[in-house]
Amino acid sequence: GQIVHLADYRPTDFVLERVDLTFELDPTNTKVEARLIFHRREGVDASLPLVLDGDELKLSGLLFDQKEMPANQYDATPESLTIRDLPAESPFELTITTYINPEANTQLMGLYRTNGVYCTQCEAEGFRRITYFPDRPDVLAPYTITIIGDKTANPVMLSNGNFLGGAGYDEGRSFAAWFDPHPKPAYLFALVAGDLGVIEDTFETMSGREVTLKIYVEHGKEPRAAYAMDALKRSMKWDEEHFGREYDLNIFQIVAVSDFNMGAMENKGLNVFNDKYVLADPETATDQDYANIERIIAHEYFHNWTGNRITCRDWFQLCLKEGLTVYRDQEFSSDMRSRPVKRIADVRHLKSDQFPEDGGPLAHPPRPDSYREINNFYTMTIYEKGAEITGMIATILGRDNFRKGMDLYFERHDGQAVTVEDYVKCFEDASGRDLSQFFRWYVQAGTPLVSASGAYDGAAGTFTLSLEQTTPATPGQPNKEPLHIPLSFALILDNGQIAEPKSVTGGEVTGDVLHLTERSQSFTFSGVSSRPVLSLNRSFSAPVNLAFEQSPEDLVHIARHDSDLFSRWQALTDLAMPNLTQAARDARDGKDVSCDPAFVAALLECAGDASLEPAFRAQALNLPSEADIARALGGNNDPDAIHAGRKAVHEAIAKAGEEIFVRLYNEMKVEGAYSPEAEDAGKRSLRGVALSYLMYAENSPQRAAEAFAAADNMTDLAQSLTLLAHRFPDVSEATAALASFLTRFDGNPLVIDKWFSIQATIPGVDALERVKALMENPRYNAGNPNRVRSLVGTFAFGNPTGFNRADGKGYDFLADQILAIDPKNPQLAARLLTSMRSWRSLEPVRAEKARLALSKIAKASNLSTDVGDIVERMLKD
Ligand code: B3K
Ligand code: ZN
Repeated sequence: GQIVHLADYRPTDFVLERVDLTFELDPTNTKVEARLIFHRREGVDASLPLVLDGDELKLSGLLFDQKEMPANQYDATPESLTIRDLPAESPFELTITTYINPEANTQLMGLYRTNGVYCTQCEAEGFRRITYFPDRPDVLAPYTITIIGDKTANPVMLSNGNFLGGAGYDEGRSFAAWFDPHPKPAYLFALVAGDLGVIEDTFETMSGREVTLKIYVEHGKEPRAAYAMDALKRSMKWDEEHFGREYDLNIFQIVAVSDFNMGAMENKGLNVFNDKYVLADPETATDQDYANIERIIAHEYFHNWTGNRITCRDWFQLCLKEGLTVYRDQEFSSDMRSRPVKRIADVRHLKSDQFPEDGGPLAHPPRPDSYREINNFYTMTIYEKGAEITGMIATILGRDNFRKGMDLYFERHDGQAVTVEDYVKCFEDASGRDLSQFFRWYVQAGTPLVSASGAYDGAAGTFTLSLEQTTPATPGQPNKEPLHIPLSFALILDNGQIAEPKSVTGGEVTGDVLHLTERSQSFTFSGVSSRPVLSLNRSFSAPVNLAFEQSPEDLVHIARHDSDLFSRWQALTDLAMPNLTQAARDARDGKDVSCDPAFVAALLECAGDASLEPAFRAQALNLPSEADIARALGGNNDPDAIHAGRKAVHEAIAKAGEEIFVRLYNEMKVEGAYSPEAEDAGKRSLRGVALSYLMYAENSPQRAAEAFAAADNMTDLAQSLTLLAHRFPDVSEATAALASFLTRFDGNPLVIDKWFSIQATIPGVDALERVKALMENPRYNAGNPNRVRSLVGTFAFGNPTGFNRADGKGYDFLADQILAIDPKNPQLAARLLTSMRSWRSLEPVRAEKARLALSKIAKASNLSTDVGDIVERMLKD
């Protein structure tokens, strides 16, 4: 693969006017006839040829205006079709015929087969595996699709847009035709055909149009799509109410398939989903599964406007649609559930997954300026940091101006393929605010560090806050410019009240947001009657690391009094972290681990505070993860010591709080029929955490075994099974529970994925042998991405002690897996490999073993561009 540069962007030489595709389906030899109408763009040199993209294609027919194209006028290779001597001005029609083999398509890009169903995935560059095409997001056209297929095998034949009609075609075959009037890029094309079950509903839009809603699943799974349908209708309503966005076709369809490289795909009017994010019932899905379904259904639906109606000019602009759409789905979930709890979960996710990316060899700006393999840029930075950037725009502009900016964006750019600059300009024009410094967030990689110190002058009644910002160097970006960082803050007084200073000097403050724009800047607040406690970066208003030395007393004060629940959680985390890092050091040095009683008391106070919602208390009691602690330690990390230290801290809290945990365990029991709603889910999560602490206090599998036996929903069942297996892997209670779980759910792949994951994450040096044994299990299937991720993926990403065992065998195993998977499914292989992105922060012995494993991958022959690109960047110094 060549490196593609943003600076090289230029529009196509030819304009595509319309697309007409006919598919004659066959599992191994599908005929694709593409009729494309083009004209040369005004001003383009008449001698320039038309160059179309292909990927593993073979041309079997080419007509020009219905007549055979002379062979000397074109060149076809598997990767491109070049056509010369085309008209200077008038439109012309090309008819391109290719034959493709869906059954042999293991990459799951282009047209492939999953459980006997035809299915497509075209983003980013999969369409070129179907036919020769100008496969780039700035080529938009309306599509007409005709699907011809065996009648019995394909009672369902779907594509984008509105249904035109269908009937018998010839002996044993039928056809279906679809028309999508909204011009779209090829990456949004979709085709699905096969024998599927369906559930149906309707939605009445804000202007009174009735939209048909259909969700297709494998036969027998229809009842498990009900929650997804409900989430879809709520999403449609929410987008009307919050962004004024109405759906624009007379049908919206979702298809759930079992083989899919990612979560879901927003193809126009025909979303394709991983089963995992559609199917749920109380017996087989956890509260987290339900929340994920709600979120992803919303995300893909919201793309209809942010991504589809307005799309990206080129793939460098990916965060234009992804960051914005994640922001929108986060807002949706916040409105459906608890906003502060959602914010805590999102920030935990950002810090545990995006911050390490941004601080390691794979760091890249939200709007990169070059790439070798675009599939490797569907990253946490594009999605989650991208969402944070839109969130900061909302914070800087305020609610009303943010909405005005979004309205302007939809009005100005509907039907276009645009850039991040176009997007930001809408907010500038709508609000009158200059966002040129703010724009650096898009082009500068790395997590900024904001250092803060406060000084109170009692005599003058002033509080001075000194701030400094730096952004560490990242690959290709040694020097960083200062950013515009919006920091929400509160000065909390002794009595818990929030001070309202008379005035402020030193920089701009709007409402409770101060705008840090210089490298260093001091803000002085006057009229502050007593020494305040500063709560900074409330609600995580900016995605930065904060260095602010606060005493445990001050943190406790914030944890008790801040009106922002996120900050209360953050204060408890800040109290916990030094205990956890010290515990890791002590464990490494063979010393006894001790814990600050003030921290334990504050945590238990929160745990027992019935005025706080259970989900919040559960978040507080869920201590920072081993990966979080590793990040706080900053380098030379020993995963075994981190694990041992964290365990000791848990034991100390469990002993001190045993009574509270017993009480919570009893009180939080949810009675009555299961509901996935946030309130009950919150109780279950707090009860689950209480159980986890009780197991530390009691050091016995007993209680979890009882919980497992009594569980009447998958949340409780999976939680108790995980605790049993992780804490007491070898006792009979654990092995019996794993066995009964397997027997009970053997027919349900999504639950069997959980069975694999739970075992793949059992900590300790034995994990690798366990994982290898599980790969021999007949239920393991190296061709199914969900199954591979559930075993190999969760082992590498989610088992720090097992994967990082000191002899390096975990890394060798992953390297072998990558090399085995890569020839079949490079995207999956490359994604698994990113689990090693923080290898340089390991202690030297492990780091060296990791380097050797990575070098082995790098040296292998015939690596895909996907894996080659990742491994090369990871090894670069
Ligand atoms: N846009 C797709 C992701 C496509 C990934 C291609 N490798 C799903 C989403 O973000 O909604
Ligand atoms: Zn998306």
